[in-house]
Amino acid sequence: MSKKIKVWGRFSSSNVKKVMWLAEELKLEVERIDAGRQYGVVDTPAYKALNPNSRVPTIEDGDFVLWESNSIMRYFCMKYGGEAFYPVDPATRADIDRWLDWSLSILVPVESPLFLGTMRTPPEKQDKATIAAGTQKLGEIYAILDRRLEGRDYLVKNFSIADLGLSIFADRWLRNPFLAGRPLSARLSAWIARISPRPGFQKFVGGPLE
Ligand SMILES: N[C@@H](CCC(=O)N[C@@H](CS)C(=O)NCC(=O)O)C(=O)O
Repeated sequence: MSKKIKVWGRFSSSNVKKVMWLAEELKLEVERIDAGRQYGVVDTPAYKALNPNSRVPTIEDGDFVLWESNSIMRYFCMKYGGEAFYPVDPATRADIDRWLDWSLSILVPVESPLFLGTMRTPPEKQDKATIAAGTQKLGEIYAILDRRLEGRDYLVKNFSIADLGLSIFADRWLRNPFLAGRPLSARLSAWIARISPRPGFQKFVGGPLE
């Protein structure tokens, strides 16, 4: 008897989107429960018992509880037949892991404050100097991704969880209306155009930025 996997986390979270989109790719039955930001929940003792970080997403697959969106993606692939998105060949897998780790160590620390300071801050309260500096820095970081995509359709061989995870951030970089003067890379746009027809992208990523 298959039981639905519970995914805790609000729809608007980039990290929840990774999990929901991959579940869609793998045709998993999931039940998403709103939590985080305007929904609260994450600071309750019950949620903290699942995820002491008070962050989303968290999944419950039967008795197994897991947080960290990239780890959840790896787990789904390993457990539910997602080898195509996370091949077992060591070099291919390590390359995918490298880009997912890079997103946490290099990209997100710059991307997240910039996104919160623009899309989630009323225009009259936005700090223009901080936004300009962040835009410059993030442009340099996306140039690394841009160079990686030279001569490639996807980050590592075929479409993988590296493309899935990173395209969510790159899409909102390209579409954020508050980042004046950022370099709009044709290669990044072409990569997103290759990925965006996927139904999971359409359903969870392609809507209005919020
Ligand atoms: N590295 C973690 C980051 C989790 C994280 O920071 N999630 C954000 C949403 S994207 C969050 O929970 N923010 C607080 C909130 O929504 O209340 C992951 O990838 O799962």
